[in-house]
Amino acid sequence: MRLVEECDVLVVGAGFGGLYALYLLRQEGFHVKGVERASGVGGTWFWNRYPGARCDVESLQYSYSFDDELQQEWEWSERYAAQPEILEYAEHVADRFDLSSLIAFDTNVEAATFNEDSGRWRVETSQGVYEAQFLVAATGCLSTTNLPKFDGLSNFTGDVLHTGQWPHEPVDFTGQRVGIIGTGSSAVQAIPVIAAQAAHLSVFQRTPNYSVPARNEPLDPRVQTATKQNYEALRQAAQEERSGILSVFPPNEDSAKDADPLEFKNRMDERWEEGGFGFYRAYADIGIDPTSNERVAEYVRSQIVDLVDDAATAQLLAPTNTIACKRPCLDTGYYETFNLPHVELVDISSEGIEAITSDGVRAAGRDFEFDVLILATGFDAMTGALLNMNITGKGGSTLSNAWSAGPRNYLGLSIPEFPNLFTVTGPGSPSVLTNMIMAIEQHVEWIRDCLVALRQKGIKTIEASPQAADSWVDHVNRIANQTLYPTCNSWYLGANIPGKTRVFMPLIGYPPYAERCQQVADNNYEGFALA
Ligand code: NA7
Repeated sequence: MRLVEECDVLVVGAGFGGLYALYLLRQEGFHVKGVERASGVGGTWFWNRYPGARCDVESLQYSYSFDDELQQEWEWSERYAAQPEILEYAEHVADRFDLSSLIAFDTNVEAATFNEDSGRWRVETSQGVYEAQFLVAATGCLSTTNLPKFDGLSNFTGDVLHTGQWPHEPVDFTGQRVGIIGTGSSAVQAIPVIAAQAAHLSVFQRTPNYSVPARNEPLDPRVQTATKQNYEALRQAAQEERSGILSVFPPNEDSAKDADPLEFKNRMDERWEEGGFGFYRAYADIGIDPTSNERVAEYVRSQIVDLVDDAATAQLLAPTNTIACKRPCLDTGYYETFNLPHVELVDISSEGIEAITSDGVRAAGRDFEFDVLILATGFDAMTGALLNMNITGKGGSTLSNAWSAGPRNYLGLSIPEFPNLFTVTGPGSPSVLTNMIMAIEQHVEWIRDCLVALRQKGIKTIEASPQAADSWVDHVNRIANQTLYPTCNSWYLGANIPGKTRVFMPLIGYPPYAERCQQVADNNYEGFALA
């Protein structure tokens, strides 16, 4: 395989993490290169082009903070930006800071191996070999699609589309019979938009999900101006929130189970009307106390019953599991869509999808005929993209072996036996439980500071110690076990992928995490071996 380039740092991925890493590391004078399997920048926003795809974090927050001119000049059009606008923003950032010239597109990493003699990574890609002292995996948390092994899928003669690998050209569903498998966030966003076009839409639901209205709307120019005038303070305030996300409702210490019925209803109604994740901040114990959780869950179930005309459909749509245990959904007219005469909900909770046939789907004892079948079946979250890179560390140890019992690393950044490899928003960091762009900025800045410190001290390799990783994994689990998160089968636990070890992967709570990362750096990278 031909050697394409030798560099100081190779960054894998050109989503928001990769772009920022390229920007910062080049600024520090490192010879840095990027490789990206897509033909353009944007990461998850490059691939997830399904109708209705939108960020659930408000656009004024889901944006970079590192450059004030950028954040002042960019104008968002809606409360929550849709995928085309976020992709345009990523492209704008790449152009503005001349980052694309550093990136080899259409370049997939096939294997990455640490050479102990040279202390460098050899990275085999679909376009040739890169060698680098440091490898930064900015490969995203939700970037490897989950394609369940449906019996007979290849027999289907119509189009099969996955929400996470959507075609670049708009898909016209006019007059089409459409089936969609899955009712997670992607489906909840896509279903109302597809239903508005399709002749008939069948939704195959294995597990119902709680969804709260997003209340998306054109962004009020006064809100945009006021935010920009106060951006620094608002970004700082967000960093002090457990989720890194600000809401119009400040956090409180109230308990839902103790709330007076009228006070409870008024508070929940107010949040339901406002829309967005602020709903889940109504009471401090929703995520930890089963009684409080159930009270809030019951509130959402009662909303579903009010919104859906057919009582049997409403009952099927109403989840019974812990609320906010799986990633909560935000929607625009999701439940109301099931009132349309050409939309049907198919309960596959007991038997699943029996088979895909040449004409459609066999499930719930029926044969359905479709022109298009959509798989909204999610991702091999948090570890999928890292494991797909076939990474081999010291002594021939592979990442898939090292993580066979779940991801084991230190600070979500570094893995024992894999020196000079950094993971941006890796498992064990707050990542998906926060505003991802904020989490990315914190990680990339930490990595930049680390590489600068190593260079100053003439240190060639950095590696997390096994003890530090073990106690970090314990820490992540201990915090998760104080909450209700482990009580359902979420992708946070890897439970959506058959055979994947059940371990809670993200770390709950951003501010103490960021503080801990800073402490580690200040204490001369304690927990790492430096050589
Ligand atoms: P999710 O949230 O993982 O949802 C996937 C959906 O697909 C969910 O309803 C699953 O049901 C369903 N699914 C998965 N496999 C199957 C099979 N084999 N048969 C039937 N149904 C299946 O993915 P999304 O893309 O919606 O969202 C991912 C994240 O992207 C989201 O959380 C945001 O952070 C952005 P299940 O619940 O497992 O029974």
